Amino acid sequence: MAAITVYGAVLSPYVARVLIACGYKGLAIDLMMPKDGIKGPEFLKLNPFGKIPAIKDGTTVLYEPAVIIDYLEAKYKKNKLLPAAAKAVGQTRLIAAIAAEYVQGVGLKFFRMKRTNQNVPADIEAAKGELHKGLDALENVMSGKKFAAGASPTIADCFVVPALFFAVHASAIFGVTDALGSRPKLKAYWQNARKDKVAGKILHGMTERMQQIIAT
Ligand SMILES: N[C@@H](CCC(=O)N[C@@H](CS)C(=O)NCC(=O)O)C(=O)O
Repeated sequence: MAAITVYGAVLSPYVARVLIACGYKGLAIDLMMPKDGIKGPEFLKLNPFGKIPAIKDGTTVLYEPAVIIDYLEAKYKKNKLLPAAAKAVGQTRLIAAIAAEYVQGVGLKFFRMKRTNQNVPADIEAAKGELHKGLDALENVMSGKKFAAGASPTIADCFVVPALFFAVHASAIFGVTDALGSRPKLKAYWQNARKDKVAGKILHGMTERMQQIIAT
């Protein structure tokens, strides 16, 4: 099987979702940034919005991570990332949605505040409140097992791992020392994720890149 081309870079949490899905499915990938940049004419033919990730798999070109992961799941039957039972599908998708909307969103808010040198105390406090609300909701729906939705990896992990990365590391820049706080399921999950072969490798790449960016 030829490798799937993934356009993007590891620090993007949207790209990381796809990399984690490929990792858990055991798919070979080539990760690269578009040669002429994400707003260059060649890449705009692949994704008219000029955003990463996009993939090329043979003649199939797609963008938007949830769409890409659904496609990979439908095409490559090995190592299923979506359960079969209706209730389990609901829980898996709910975990992914909360991570994407209410945890990653605020994590990225902290990161943008840092990158644009914004230090408005009221905004920082509001973001902290938002972060805790999102993490409380996520804690409630997590399975408490090794992976987000149960004993094996699912689409939920693809969303939760990058979301927690930004929630933990970007909020730390603004003095949040223990973002996961007294949330036992999230704490245990995060420890496991950092040691996990697939998630841990992506988290390592994200950490390295974030440190480089913050240092500049
Ligand atoms: N809705 C898009 C968002 C992707 C996205 O915003 N990617 C960022 C990288 S973290 C990007 O390419 N930003 C460039 C831009 O917005 O011009 C998706 O889920 O793929």
